[in-house]
Amino acid sequence: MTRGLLVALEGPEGAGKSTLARVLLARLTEHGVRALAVREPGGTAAAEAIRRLLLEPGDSLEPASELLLFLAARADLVAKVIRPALQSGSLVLADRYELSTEAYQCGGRGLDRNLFLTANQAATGGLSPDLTLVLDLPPGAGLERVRKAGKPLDRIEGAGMEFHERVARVFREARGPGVVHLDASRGSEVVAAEAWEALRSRVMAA
Ligand code: T5A
Repeated sequence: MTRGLLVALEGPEGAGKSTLARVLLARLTEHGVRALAVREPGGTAAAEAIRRLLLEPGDSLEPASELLLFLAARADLVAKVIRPALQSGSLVLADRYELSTEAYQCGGRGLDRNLFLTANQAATGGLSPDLTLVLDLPPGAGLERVRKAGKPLDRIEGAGMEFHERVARVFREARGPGVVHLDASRGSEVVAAEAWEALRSRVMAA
């Protein structure tokens, strides 16, 4: 591989993105591909501080404040981690990226899509994923997995079922260059095998 690829893992709560990221990272390493995994929000000192502000249950946040905080975290991560890694030829696996903002802040919170597009462009400098793997799962099933794992719900997970239905609809309906949908209601090994096929063909073509 001569240039880095940006691969985003997207989907509703508990869809299995972090589980999939671990498997894909191991497969890439086995195949000699230099790869790095990041999660959003987070990945730099400033972005981790913003993550705490965004996810800790507590005071509510205005939708516009929420949008701008997610994008402030993204701007820091893109500039300090993602762009340098791509420039050095690494593949970057991002556990959530811009489709999450469209799903949660536009679909879920009802913010204007043009506002998101303009502000996201400022945060990323136009860096979009080469491949977006969307894990489709009904939101009730994903939240049940999170509960079963014994994790307390964070501020956004606790936002209510109607909110999560609107979020899941944006993920389900996402289309575009490099967008691949996977049925995440199946076992994690089946999902990982299908994801690996989609990823492998991109890596070999790069
Ligand atoms: N957000 C994020 C926004 O609102 N706007 C944005 O722009 C961005 C970037 C991030 C929150 O921020 C929001 C979205 C989120 O609410 P987070 O804690 O990072 O918070 O949340 P998630 O990314 O949703 O992480 P989760 O851990 O909840 O979900 P994952 O990573 O999709 O799921 P995973 O892999 O941790 O699995 C959850 C459980 O399910 C099991 C796992 O073992 C685990 O117990 N599991 C499966 N079970 C059955 N079948 C499978 N196929 C399974 N795969 C995993």
